[in-house]
Amino acid sequence: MPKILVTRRTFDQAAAELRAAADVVIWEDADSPDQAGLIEAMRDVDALYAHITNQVDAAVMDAAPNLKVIAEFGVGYDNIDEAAATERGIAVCNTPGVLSESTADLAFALVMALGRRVNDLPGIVKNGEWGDFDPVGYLATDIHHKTLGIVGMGRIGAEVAKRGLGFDMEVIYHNRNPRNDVPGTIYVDSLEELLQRSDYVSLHNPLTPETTGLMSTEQFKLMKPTAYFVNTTRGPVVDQEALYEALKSGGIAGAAIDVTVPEPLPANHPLLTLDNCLVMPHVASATGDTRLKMAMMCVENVLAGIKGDWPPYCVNRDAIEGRSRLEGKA
Ligand code: 8YV
Repeated sequence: MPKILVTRRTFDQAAAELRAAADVVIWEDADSPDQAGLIEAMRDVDALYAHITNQVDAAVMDAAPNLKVIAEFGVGYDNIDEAAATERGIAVCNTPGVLSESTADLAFALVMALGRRVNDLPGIVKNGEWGDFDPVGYLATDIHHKTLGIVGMGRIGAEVAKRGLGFDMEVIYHNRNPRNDVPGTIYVDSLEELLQRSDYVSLHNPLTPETTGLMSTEQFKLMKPTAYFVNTTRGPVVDQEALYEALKSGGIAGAAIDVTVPEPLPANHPLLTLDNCLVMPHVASATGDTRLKMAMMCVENVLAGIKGDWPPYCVNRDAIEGRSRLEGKA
């Protein structure tokens, strides 16, 4: 029987489908395995069903000489050393598409929460500080007719754009290439211009060496002091100290982030002392429907891999064709 390692608990349906085809080890502990624990657990594994908390590096791969497939639960797979997997002929897979709308829903919810002060005004009520009616008190920022700047116009960025357009926003975006399949959006060819023009900036580019630290002191300085910043992609795309300074000094009006460095963010982190910063616990894809779909995509990837077939959502197929561990194993 092939062996599958699943590094976090999963849905019953996903576990049942895996168990019907293989020996399955599910890491049920409250915390993810540390690196030594992961390496130990990899022994004799044919397929790894991985999560963001696993650093799947060469040592992890080499602990399982029969490893054919690594299926990431998520669209971002920056925690996997793709080059090392490719070198070894191991298929790397992810769960694209299925979480774009849920992620965009959260990004847009954060835009609206910041703009309309859903993040801070309820605290005033709770603390008994709700004073007499004040025509110029508790003022917020409109969503409609404001400019939403999207950085990274992939599947998720495009869904955020649709939401912005639905709320009558001006939607501008910066991307490697212009896209003409999201009508009504405006391409700007420099990040600087996007930051200067936007009332709301939302990040949607994957974490790569090029995007690491993309938003730092210089970039936050380009934003309007009235502008809001949203990050639902990956923590390291933002220089968190620069974000803290921008928020603290009034360089920008507020931020809402679903991703941080580290994750979980310690409760005593300086960002959590700020009233104009809203931090979510990395939940953009976390609806029951979407997470189940993601799990079932991982199952499809893993089951194909252990049979020696190409997994349907393989990201390095072109790169490993010819040396893949899948070929000839069916
Ligand atoms: C995942 C995500 O839930 O898909 C992604 O890239 O950030 C989330 O949707 C997260 O990676 C947990 O595995």
